[in-house]
Amino acid sequence: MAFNIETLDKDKNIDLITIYDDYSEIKFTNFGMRIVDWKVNGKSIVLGPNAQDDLIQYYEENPYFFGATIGRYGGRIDGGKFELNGQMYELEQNDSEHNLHGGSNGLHTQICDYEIINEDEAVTIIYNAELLSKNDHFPGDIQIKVFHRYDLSKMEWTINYEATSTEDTLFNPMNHVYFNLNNVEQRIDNHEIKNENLQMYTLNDKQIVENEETVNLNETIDKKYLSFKDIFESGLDQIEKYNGIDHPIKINEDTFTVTNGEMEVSMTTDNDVVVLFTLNEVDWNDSKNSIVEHGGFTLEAQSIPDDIHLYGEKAPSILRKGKTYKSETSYKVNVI
Ligand code: G6D
Repeated sequence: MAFNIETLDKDKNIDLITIYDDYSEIKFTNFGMRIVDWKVNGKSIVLGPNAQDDLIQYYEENPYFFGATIGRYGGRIDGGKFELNGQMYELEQNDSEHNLHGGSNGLHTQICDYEIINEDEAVTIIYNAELLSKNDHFPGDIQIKVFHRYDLSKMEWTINYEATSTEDTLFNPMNHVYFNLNNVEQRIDNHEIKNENLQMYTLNDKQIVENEETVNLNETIDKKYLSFKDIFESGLDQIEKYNGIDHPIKINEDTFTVTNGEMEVSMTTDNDVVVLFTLNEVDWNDSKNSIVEHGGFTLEAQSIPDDIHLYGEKAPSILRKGKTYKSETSYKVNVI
């Protein structure tokens, strides 16, 4: 299959890798193992830099983690500290008192070595990354492989993570891609979530999940399928408080599908939760001011954020020394 590599910064070894055929193309960079763009029939469906933006500077400054690989920990860890095996670990507090997305030295900042495997239907980029305890103050050094595979015949992007740690630690990686199936710069209100049973965890005033109780959004709003507009206008305290959705949803169907009536994106994952975030406040922009409030939604497949405080030693994100972490999430696009 066809791909090409453009060097963005020779000294820093930052590349842009494009995998393409006549109908679709996807772009990745080894800077933060990001998805940069995904075009179907000429139309971009993910948020990323404009052609005139300097890509490296854009990602250094963008506070919304557009398209980045997040690790070691997706979401907030309450108070920026946790206990594991009887020992307390103090992390960087980079989101008021919390640790968010692993801190400011997370995977999104790394420039990774990579290799490419070219098959008949698909191209796979295999990145090598490393997270060191001395940089992020979590226990254990982790060796990580991230696979980005794009199957052109299915228009399906599959992400695999594999990791091992030198000590018991937490590992909860995800990708922070934002989709918008309308033209980028437009709001996502018209997008509908094709799942009938959206079980949303609630957040306390500090934006942390405190218990396992969920609210069934479809029942509460009383609609079989909810559009983002239905959610934004639901009047629910949880939604008003954050000016949109920024919540974990339990994965209880095989796929999670969002459509604007013309196209749909379906996510399949072996994780338990997807965090839906709808760009609820925009206080940074690109050279064209093309980032708008409610102008994109994430599908962050992960273990429930702050699981270490919810479940203690039984938290699904605990990666024990000597064990191999593996997970898989894929996003598939269909034109209707
Ligand atoms: C995540 O849940 C968080 C948001 O609160 C945050 O603002 C965003 O990442 C950048 O989705």
